[in-house]
Amino acid sequence: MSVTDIPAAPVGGPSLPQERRLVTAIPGPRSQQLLARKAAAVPAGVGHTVPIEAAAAGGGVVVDADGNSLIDLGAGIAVTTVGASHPKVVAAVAEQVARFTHTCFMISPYESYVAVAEALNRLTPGDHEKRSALFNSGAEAVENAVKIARKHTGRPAVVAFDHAYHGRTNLTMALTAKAMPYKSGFGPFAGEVYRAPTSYPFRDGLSGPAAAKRAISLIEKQIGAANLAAVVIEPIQGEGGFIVPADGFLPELVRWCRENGVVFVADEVQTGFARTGAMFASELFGIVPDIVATAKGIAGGLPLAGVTGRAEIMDASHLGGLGGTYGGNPVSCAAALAAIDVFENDGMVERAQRIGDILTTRLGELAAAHPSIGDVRGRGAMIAIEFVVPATGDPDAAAAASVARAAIAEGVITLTCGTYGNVIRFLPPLSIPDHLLHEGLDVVAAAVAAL
Ligand code: PLZ
Repeated sequence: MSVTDIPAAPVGGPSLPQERRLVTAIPGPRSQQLLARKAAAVPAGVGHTVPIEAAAAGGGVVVDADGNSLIDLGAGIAVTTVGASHPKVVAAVAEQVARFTHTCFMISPYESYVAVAEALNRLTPGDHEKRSALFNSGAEAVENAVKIARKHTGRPAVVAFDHAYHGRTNLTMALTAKAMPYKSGFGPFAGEVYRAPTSYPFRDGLSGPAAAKRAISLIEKQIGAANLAAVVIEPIQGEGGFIVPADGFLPELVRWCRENGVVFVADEVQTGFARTGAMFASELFGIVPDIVATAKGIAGGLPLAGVTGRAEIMDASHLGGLGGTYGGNPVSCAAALAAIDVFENDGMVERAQRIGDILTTRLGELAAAHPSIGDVRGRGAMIAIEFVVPATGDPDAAAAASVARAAIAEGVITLTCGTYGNVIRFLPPLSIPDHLLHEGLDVVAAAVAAL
């Protein structure tokens, strides 16, 4: 097939056929052309996982410019939770774009920003009085959470954990644990950031309370509670390898923070908005954070982030101290209100639980048959498998990379993650039909069997 024979790009939305369809090798000719232009126009530091030119996406597929339809088990890194072209989001965005694209909320406020703040205040854990401020990205949300906690406490230090990921800005690089590819050569990093050991049951074998004791003891000895503004943690670590802490770890950290006047910040950027089978992962562990940072799934694919916290903490910042040109952009807010309507009223939490049941069952069977899979873990539609060298239990990054590569060649998008690069994570859009999820898992199973 020559490039000129290729039909026009398909439109997204519910009209997109929900099928895996390979009409060329991946990448096809159109995609190869784009990737060549990318290599010449975009710096080498901006990578890509799937070598295609995306042309449409929706339900559970991404369609490329060559006409291939790939099963999407990554949702653009947990962003298109309601789908990449949900009709309610599409309509809300179109309507808002036609009315106005921007005024700057700090210049002329508009209703949708306030409505998103009200929704965040209502939906995040805890029934205390809250305030929310809106930003553009997950990193910006975490960075503002730290600013707010420092202003409230008058203290400088911040604790993050082993395997943490919080972003790529200077402060959030400092909070992020992994050097390659996120930090290496990009320092010096922001000061007063300290790292504590987390709870990683598969590798440390510690109970939740024992892991919490270890972290708290380090914090008390090396930083001192009186110097500590905030503890920042992902309730389930995302990029670090979908690490679910042992029971009791998070509640004990929260208890210690409260006793010592330290602000407990939950980074729910990846776990938030129904992803884990609860509206927020904090609920799964019975914790109520002081501040919750959100982004990704919040706005159906448009850039938006939130910082939601106790009113007295959030209100400590002086007038004009918080903001940004685009924070809470009206188009993103319109999308968020539509997506939040879907999360609340279209059974998204239950859908994530159902997807979690399918993933856990199927991947559990796979792990039972293949000792190269050492652990299956996660919650809801956020499940991962960790590859190991069976004889030693050492991380096997090559196995994860090989399975992910084979799956893509067969038209299934999966993402790897983990400090050791040995984890494949499954983060499908909740709009994926069951038959596509099963077909995607069949392809992954075949790739694991071929290792
Ligand atoms: N906090 C928990 O998962 C973003 C990173 C992709 P931004 N994770 C995807 C990459 O390689 O850049 C993330 C996260 C958690 C913060 C962030 C940062 O969110 O919207 O990418 O800034």
